Amino acid sequence: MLELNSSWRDEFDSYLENLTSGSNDAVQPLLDAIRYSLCSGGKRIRPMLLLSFYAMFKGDYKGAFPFAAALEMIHASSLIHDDMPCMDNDSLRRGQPTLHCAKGESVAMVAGDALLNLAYETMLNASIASDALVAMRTIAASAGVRGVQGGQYLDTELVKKTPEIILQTYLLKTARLIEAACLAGAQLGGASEDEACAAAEYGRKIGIAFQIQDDILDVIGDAKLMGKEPGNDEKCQKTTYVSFFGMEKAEKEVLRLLSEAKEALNIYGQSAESLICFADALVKRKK
Ligand code: GRG
Repeated sequence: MLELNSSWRDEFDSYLENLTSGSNDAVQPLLDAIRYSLCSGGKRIRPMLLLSFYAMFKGDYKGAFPFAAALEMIHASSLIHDDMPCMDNDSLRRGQPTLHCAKGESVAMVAGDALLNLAYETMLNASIASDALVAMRTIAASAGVRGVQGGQYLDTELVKKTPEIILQTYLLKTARLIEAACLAGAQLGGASEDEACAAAEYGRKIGIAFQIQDDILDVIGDAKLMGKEPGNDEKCQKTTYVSFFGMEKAEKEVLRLLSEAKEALNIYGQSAESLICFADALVKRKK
């Protein structure tokens, strides 16, 4: 089961609901569209990682809710746009129609934009203390041109895929946000430079492993468990790690990255045990 500190999840989900609950005015349908995507399940990997790193330092987890929420909003924003006809043109996500299929393309476009904005509003409303600003910078950079947005560009626009470009795409598109979750949690907790570097390394490595595992699931995954049809990469003739290097090398690379990610946590000793179990579960996941 892919769960990290699962007892926090319900409370975090209610927090997200509250941040996007309506005011019954004319923009209510936009908020409904936002909630349709933000509050429709999802594994909550990024927020739970941020809260877990924060909790290792502070004991408490709720103090980091606004930053964890911002990460999930950025993630949800990117998924809404990624599903649209001009990009992956997907009709199912998390077992339900994608937002543009349910509410129309222009609503999906604005809802994605609005979620990105709400992410920064939520963090800035929470705090402008120095630790918070450092964490905000980490999160903002991970979404930008050297992060998710740049990775999406490489993924969708660059026709010639070399091994270097495939890995750079995975680093930017997927691993940066996961790296930012770990690093920002540590920064908010007041980590030393070495502790922060270790958090970032763990996040970056499980992030790349997670994306390669995603490619693997796209070939051998179960539609019912995943809530979407496998075979999408082949249908779109996408060059992935698996199609380039083959399944065997992909599986080996996932294990290599997993082992290095776990090693990076040595600095945290026993207190990182749940993060080690989480990394194992992440690469064995079926959805
Ligand atoms: C608005 C930040 C922003 C970017 C716009 C469309 C786009 C540019 C980027 C798309 C990037 C993208 C879809 C990356 C895929 C990352 C990935 C592996 C998503 C699946 O994550 P899970 O498995 O999803 O954590 P759940 O559903 O569990 O939340």
